[in-house]
Amino acid sequence: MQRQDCFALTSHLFPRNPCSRFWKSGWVADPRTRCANYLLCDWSFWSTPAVMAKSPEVKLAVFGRAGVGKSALVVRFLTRRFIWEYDPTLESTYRHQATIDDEVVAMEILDTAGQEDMQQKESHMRWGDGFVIVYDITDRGSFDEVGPLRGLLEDVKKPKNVPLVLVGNKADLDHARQVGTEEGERLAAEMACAFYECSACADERGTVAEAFHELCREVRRRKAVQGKTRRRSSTTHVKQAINKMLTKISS
Ligand SMILES: Nc1nc2c(ncn2[C@@H]2O[C@H](COP(=O)(O)OP(=O)(O)O)[C@@H](O)[C@H]2O)c(=O)[nH]1
Ligand SMILES: [Mg+2]
Repeated sequence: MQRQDCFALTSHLFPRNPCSRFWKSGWVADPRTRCANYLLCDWSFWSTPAVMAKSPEVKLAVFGRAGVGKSALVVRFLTRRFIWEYDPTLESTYRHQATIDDEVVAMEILDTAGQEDMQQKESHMRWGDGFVIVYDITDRGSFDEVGPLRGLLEDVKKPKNVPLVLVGNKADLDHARQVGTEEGERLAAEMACAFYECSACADERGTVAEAFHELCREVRRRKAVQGKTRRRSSTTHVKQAINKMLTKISS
């Protein structure tokens, strides 16, 4: 495994994940689902105290109907490999470090199962800083679910207009396409977010990583703006307090 492929599984954050007891590299069979799960741990990254102590800079959550390829996309991004089968009921979190525009970004990625109830969805949304909403270009229903997901995000997150990318997955299955590229582009324009059509299975051009990197950039941009606004408003508060004191003293 190359250094840039490394990531760490942090399923302890979500104890209901049945695989949380497997802390080793490679394929493991989950006895409950008889499904193989690919678990990789980059211990060198995970065991660096400075990194462990610091909470990740960017928290990303991946949403979309079950079966659209969320797990395949996350694993493609983390390992540059495609793995055919995942347990569809699993949700996992991963820690990953990437160099984006010459800066190292520590991120945590939550791969949701897509079968959560409303309460779980809302709690995942509150947790995340940025969101990937995925649909399957061969499944019109999964595209129709994007709007309501975005609506829920807007209800849950404050301030609104959360960092978001829209991903139309399974572009390799063009013969079975049910959602046109221009429909995806139009929806992304309405949601004011970036749009990528890609395939977790055939990603020669690195579009999957591009989507995740763009989301990280957007999260960092928003955090920088929010930080400035917060600093500005705290300076204003101090100025107002001093002015009040001065007025009291002079009167
Ligand atoms: N042809 C094709 N199949 C894919 C692609 N991405 C995922 N799949 C398949 O779609 C199914 C569901 O994928 P999975 O990642 O488990 O979906 P999830 O439930 O959204 O996490 C699996 O059988 C994958 O092998 C893709 O880009 N192209
Ligand atoms: Mg999955």
